Amino acid sequence: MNKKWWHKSVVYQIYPRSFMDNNNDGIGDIKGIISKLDYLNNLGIDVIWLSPVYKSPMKDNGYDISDYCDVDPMFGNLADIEELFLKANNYGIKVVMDLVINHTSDQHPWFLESKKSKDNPFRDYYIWRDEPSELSSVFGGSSWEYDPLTKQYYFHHFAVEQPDLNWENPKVIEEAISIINFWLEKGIGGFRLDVIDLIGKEIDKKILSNGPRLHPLLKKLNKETWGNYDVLTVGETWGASPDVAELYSAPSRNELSMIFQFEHQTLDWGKLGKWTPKELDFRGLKNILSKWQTDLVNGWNSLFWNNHDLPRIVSRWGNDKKYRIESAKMLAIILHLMKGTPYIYQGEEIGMTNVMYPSINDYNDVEIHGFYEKFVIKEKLLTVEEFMKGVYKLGRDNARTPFQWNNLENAGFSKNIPWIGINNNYKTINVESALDDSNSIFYTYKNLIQLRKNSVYSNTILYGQYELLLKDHKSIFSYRRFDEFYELLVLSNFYEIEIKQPLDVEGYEIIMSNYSDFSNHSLRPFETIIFAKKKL
Ligand code: TEU
Ligand code: CA
Repeated sequence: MNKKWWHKSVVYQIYPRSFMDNNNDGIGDIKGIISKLDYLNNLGIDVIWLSPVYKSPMKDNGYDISDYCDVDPMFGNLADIEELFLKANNYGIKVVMDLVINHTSDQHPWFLESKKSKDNPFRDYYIWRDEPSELSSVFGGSSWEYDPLTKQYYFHHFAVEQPDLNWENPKVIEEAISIINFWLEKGIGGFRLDVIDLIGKEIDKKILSNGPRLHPLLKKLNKETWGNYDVLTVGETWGASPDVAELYSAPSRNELSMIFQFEHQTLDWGKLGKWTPKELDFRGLKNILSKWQTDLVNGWNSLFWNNHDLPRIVSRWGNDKKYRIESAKMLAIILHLMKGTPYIYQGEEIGMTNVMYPSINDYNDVEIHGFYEKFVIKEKLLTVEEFMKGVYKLGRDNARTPFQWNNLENAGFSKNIPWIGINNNYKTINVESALDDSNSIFYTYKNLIQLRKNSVYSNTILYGQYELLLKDHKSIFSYRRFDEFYELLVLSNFYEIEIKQPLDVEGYEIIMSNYSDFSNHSLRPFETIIFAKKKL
């Protein structure tokens, strides 16, 4: 395995809108992030992934970009982002930017030109057809929008305000190359590439993701941009499997460092996806995560429970009431002892939970509103109550409530009314109380990062082999990591019911647990222990 710096990294994802508001307009900003670098340094992370801060009309909160080479005034300006790079680097923290090049905003100058006429020089920057196909948008509704001026339809895989770029057009490829190099020359630490599996689409052949042109395109982008820097690149690829992941991340491929796979993220989606949540298929979870540990031989894995599109994991698959602390620590330990680069989403490290706003009007997310329109208003497949259950359990805004810094007004996020409602539990769940409590979830994350980065077990965690134990057990998640020097054994009760402790742990030392003691005959609710044994 040729070792790379990101093999040892732990990445912290920031959703800038909700992280810290420095100028008290109710919206998070870059200066707010700069003011919290010492907190992130204390946690011990070494990479920040920043969700988009580019100029945007904010129909999809920045994933609809109207100027790739400028910062939206609501977040600050280019000088602020350069200050962030500099100050983060002073802490040894790299900044990775989110790059959304599958589509632009419909307010991007390219699109404003493209829609003017069929023979406009920018017409073929986008995908225009005389007739729509049956393809539907990720956010509900058709993915074709009629333009009466030129009497054609344009393709938008996401919101109508997010027209897809035409990656079959060499000019689009050249534009992307210059945007990527603009940021690389500013000293960026890398990119998270939004829905990158879609840029190989061939609409007329009904090819959307993983098209035949995808990997040649990634090789070209690598060669002409990030491949000339020692940076981290992570692709968002919803449909990937381990062998597909190798195509992206095997070093010999010269494409990306790693990808986000989402196989485990749909295990509790029901007949209408996330809007009809179902019980977690626990054995499915163990098998999928284990498959990604053993089958991705030449590539590199990312490890995550949360991001800005996903609900809070302690509410989703833990217990955010009676056992919030124990279950949040359980989930952290299970993930962070695996092989791959772990990603911590803002607030995960203090056990922030899902939110329940009283009305659909309290929600901001374009995806939530798109499917409310589709399933409740138009197709009447779900009642409001049924739909809200899906929003409460799996909606994206669960991840986007303002970060909870302390128990003061607006949780210390802002001195103004925040752009979206604060979770009422901020009085007890916040950074200040977490830092004051040596038994808090925060210190479990901090210790896990130290275990990975600076312990005798580092090499075993980074590169050791993986074996799932008790594969068919209905509530225990247990696996071991091992190399010639050490064996680490993770033993976890994934549920609330106390169960018999089935493993022989004679000769092992306990190096971390979410309980203060260990009785060898049973595992209490969410009880999770890391055992270690020196082999030589
Ligand atoms: O998300 C890709 C995406 O498809 C997710 O929105 C996901 O499909 C959906 O939430 C599943 O229910 C990326 C960004 O992470 C997301 O925030 C953007 O909305 C989307 O692309 C468009 O840029
Ligand atoms: Ca602000």
